[in-house]
Amino acid sequence: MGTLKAVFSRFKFFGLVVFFLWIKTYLLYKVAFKIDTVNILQEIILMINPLSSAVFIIGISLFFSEKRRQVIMIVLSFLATLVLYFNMIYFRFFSDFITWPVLFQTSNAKDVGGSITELMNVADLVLVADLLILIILYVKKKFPLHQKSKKETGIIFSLALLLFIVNLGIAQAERPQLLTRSFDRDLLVKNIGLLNYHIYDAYIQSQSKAQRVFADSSDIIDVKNYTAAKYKKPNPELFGIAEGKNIIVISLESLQSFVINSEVNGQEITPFLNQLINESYYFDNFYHQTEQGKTSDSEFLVANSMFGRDSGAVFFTHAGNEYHALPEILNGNGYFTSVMHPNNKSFWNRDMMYQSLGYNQFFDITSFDVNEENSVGWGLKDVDFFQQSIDLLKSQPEPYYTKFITLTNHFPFELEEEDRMIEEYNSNSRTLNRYFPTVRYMDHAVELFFEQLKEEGLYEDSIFILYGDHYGISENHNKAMSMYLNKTEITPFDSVQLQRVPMIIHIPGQTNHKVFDTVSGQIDVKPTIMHLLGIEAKQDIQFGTDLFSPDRRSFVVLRDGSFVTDKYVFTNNTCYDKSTGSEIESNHCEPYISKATQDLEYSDKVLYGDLLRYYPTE
Ligand code: GP9
Ligand code: MN
Repeated sequence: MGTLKAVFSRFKFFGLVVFFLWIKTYLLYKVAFKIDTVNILQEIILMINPLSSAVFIIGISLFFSEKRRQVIMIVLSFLATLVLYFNMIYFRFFSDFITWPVLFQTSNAKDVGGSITELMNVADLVLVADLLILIILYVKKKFPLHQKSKKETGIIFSLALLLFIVNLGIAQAERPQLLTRSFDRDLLVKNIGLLNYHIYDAYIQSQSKAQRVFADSSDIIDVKNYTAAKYKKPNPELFGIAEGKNIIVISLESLQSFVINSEVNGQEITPFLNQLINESYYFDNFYHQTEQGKTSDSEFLVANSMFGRDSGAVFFTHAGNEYHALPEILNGNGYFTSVMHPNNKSFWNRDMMYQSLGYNQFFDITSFDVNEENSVGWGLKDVDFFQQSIDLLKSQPEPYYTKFITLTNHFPFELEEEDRMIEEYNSNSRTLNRYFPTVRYMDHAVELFFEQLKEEGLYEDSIFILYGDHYGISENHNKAMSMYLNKTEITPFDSVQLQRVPMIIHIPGQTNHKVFDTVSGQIDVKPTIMHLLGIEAKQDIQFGTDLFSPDRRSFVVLRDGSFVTDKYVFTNNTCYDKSTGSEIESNHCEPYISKATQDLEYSDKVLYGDLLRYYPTE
């Protein structure tokens, strides 16, 4: 106790510097970054999160002699203020926080460069007010200089660590999997603080940088040979069938195939999609291949025909890579490319990644009128989202490629009474129970969207691609799921089968509708779209194959190494017979195991080595 008291009395100046920096950061959160919270706990997290880094940063002064220490504290506080200020300027322009890669991205710097003085304000000087007070106190020698002991340095840094752990603990409780899943800068800053966020960002970025450094241009040749051998010729009847048409892609949030043509409490769950399937090409053995990056992983797979990462989110770690993504290719073929999604643009780092993928425009939350009445759960209700999108769609030059990402059918599947068209299911899983009405609502929203497109004359000249982005019901709900599916249990085999998501290709005017049972996945979408548009995919580096190709093999690899063929399912190192679902000798699956691993390894090699910067080689 005595020591602590001594530390306190000897650390008054230190305490004051920390206090000022802490309060300043919090005030900036509120005033400059306009960070909102929805409950008291979030506000408390926001309030305490600058403290650990403030103690840490000012603590660095302890490594200097006592004569210089107070000056160093002021300098350190100034440097921290400068970081806050740079973020503030950046935020005024981009409404986003700085990431390490943008600091080195010349194109971004150019954007801000010209207008930097305009973004600065005389009133910003208030940011150094505390430093002036500290300088005066220092000059007037208001606080005596003290020798410090080694122990005291230890105490200060332990305190910083403790504060950080407490902060992280509360933040994780409020936002589970904060660091592994939620790669949203707003959320990170809100939860761990702006300065800590920069350190976290540096760590994430440095990890991916290292592997890039060791890659060289010869690596791509290997990969090219590998993917060239996988390439399958297009179906001549469909090649180019959609040339010049608008392409509307709808990413259906958390939609799994088990709800298609099914009922709950005697009522159809997806009446519109069921009907649409009858007028479309439908793939009933189509799998999502996402991992922790969820929606963003599905976007990556579809755009690049490459796998995302086995952990973390590629949208966050490799947004600076060179890609030859679908939007970019379509741009080159005269298309205007865009995404409509009423969420913050920095969520999943979309604003950065979309630039790398070559999208012309991202209609994010600021393009929509989102208010309390038209929102539920994660934001704008799907019906309102589609309705408001129509005018945006019309504002685009034709032909366009536009992807819609729905939101309402997102965990925890909240829905207002007025939007509930079917009753909840009745099991021990609240999540599964609520899933059905939100799926039903999403189905309704898509139906209204199609109606409106027809009314506006936007339907005929378009082709539609609709798919589920990833599972909505995790294995935590296996018991309820087995009840719904009328099974005694959900085996690992069933779990893999449950990773199927609907995939619908609807071409107005087409009459030879068909259900394809080819085993496939999101990685196959890019070559399929390219071939429908009459763009040859042969030269492109792709890990998927055209869904319509007559020679395509039934095969899909999931990101965790599981795979499915027309006869077998392999997961958790176990081989299953697909027709019976029972375990069989592993030699049946053996020939495909190395094929699956190779797919993943080559794709990872391209990603981590940023190899597309070397391709095409000429
Ligand atoms: C958020 C939406 C949902 O913008 O895409 O993200 P998810 O949690 O499904 O990845
Ligand atoms: Mn999603």
